[in-house]
This record gives sequence, C-alpha cells and structure tokens, in this order.
Amino acid sequence: MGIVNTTPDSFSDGGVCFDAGPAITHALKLAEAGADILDIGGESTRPGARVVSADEEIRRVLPVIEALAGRGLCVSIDTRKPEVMQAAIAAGASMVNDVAALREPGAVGIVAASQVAVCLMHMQGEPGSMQAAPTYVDVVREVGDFLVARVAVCEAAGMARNRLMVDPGFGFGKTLAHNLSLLSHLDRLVPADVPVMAGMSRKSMLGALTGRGVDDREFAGVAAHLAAVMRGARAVRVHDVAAMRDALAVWNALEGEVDGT
Ligand code: HH2
Repeated sequence: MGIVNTTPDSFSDGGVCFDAGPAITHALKLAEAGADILDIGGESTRPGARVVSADEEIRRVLPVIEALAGRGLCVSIDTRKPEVMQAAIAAGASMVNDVAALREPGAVGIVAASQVAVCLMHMQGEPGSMQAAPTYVDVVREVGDFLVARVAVCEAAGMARNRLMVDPGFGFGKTLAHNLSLLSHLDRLVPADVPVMAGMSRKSMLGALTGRGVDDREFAGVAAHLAAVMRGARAVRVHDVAAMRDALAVWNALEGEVDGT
C-alpha cells in the first residue's frame, strides 16, 4: 500500500501533495513502482495534528480518488469520518482504512452497506494526546483483543471475513517499547485467518532506533516492514514503494525456494 497524503501537515510529506494534480501524479508514480493499493488521506493523524472538517477532507481527497479509481487503480480512503467514507466509496474507493477501526457512529453501517474492504486499526487515545502517556499491561494481548472485537462487530453487521484486515497501529498511543513488542510478536496478535497490515513508514520509532531524521528513514522502514512480513503481515503501508518492492521480491523468492514452488 502506497501512501498519498493530500494534507498540508502530515508528519513526513505534508504539503507535497496538497493539491489534486501533484497528488495524482505522485500516486501514479507509486502505482508504477509496484503499489497494489493507493491510500489517500486528507487529514493528518500525527501526534497533535489539527482536526479538519468532513467537507474540507472530502474536498481534498475526492478529485484524487476519482482520477485514480477512474484509471482502474485500487484506492483506499484513509479516514475516520463516516461522511468521508461515504463520499469516497461513491467516488470509487475499494477500501476504507480507518485508524479508529470504524468506531465513529455510523461508520460500520456505511461500510457494511457497501462492498468495500476495510482495515481496522488500533489506537489508544486520540491523535491530539495519544503520545502523552501510553499505558498497557500486556500490549500484544490488549491490542489483539481490541482488533478481534472490532472484527466481530464488523462480522455482526454483515461484513464477510474476507473483506477485513487489521493493523496494530504503530505509533498510535504507543511507546518505542510497545511498538517493538507488537512488531516482534506480530504473528500472535490475532488468529491466523485475519490478515494483518503493518505501517511504520518514516515513523519516530525508526528515528529513535537509527538517530535519523524523517526524510532519511527509508532503509530502516524496509527492515521494519520486512520483519513484519516475516512475522505474517499480509500488507505493508509505506511511502517508499520501490525500495519495499525490491525487498519483497527477494523475500518472496526465498519463500518460493522453501515451499519448493
Ligand atoms: N499510520 C498513519 C496513517 N494511517 N493507517 C494504518 N492502517 N496504519 C498506520 O500505521 C497508519 C495509517 C500515519 O502516517 P502518515 O499517513 O504517513 O502520516 P499523517 O497521519 O501525519 O498524515
């Protein structure tokens, strides 16, 4: 999954794709580099980010979604707001990626009434304050239990299991130690028949581990996401698609050897 932020304030690429034209050009480059899904976001969720209205978010993302879906590309809308989900689905999005796991009133109903896929992410607290003092007794169990419960809510609303995936939400109300625990035990986060996505691209956990600035975390990101794939992640959400694709080509070739295929 390639990241396209149509925001002025995203933590690593804010402002780069604020207008639809550059956003579409960037998304097409990511698709060419091998992204299977293009994740379009119109509101930053970085710690302390400003909340934007649904109208403003729709204004930012809709032309981008229409242009990409119109070219037959698989588009995901990265939003917490039911109104934005509805507009994005009508414009051709194939997936809803929600950092709030469809907890906003009305969100489950809108997605259930459509045919789109959904990624349910865990977040402790709200973006404005989530990094103040994240607390868990057993982070892997608590995040896993939350995600399994959200899958059950979606299934009860009529969504087939094969439309759902989950994400532990690296950096969303988590310390470095929490993030590392989740990555290291990703293979026991949820039952094996629930696909897991991992998103650590350019995040501060990589800065803490390498000492590098936000624009210089590509290699660390490849290592982290490959570690996630080796622990069963079925999708990775990244800015640097070409580098990730190369790493996956090597990993998939090795897997083929092990399987004898
Ligand atoms: N991380 C961000 C946004 N959406 N969705 C999922 N499923 N998993 C993630 O880890 C995730 C996400 C934050 O990253 P980014 O979009 O690069 O920044 P910002 O929120 O500042 O726009």
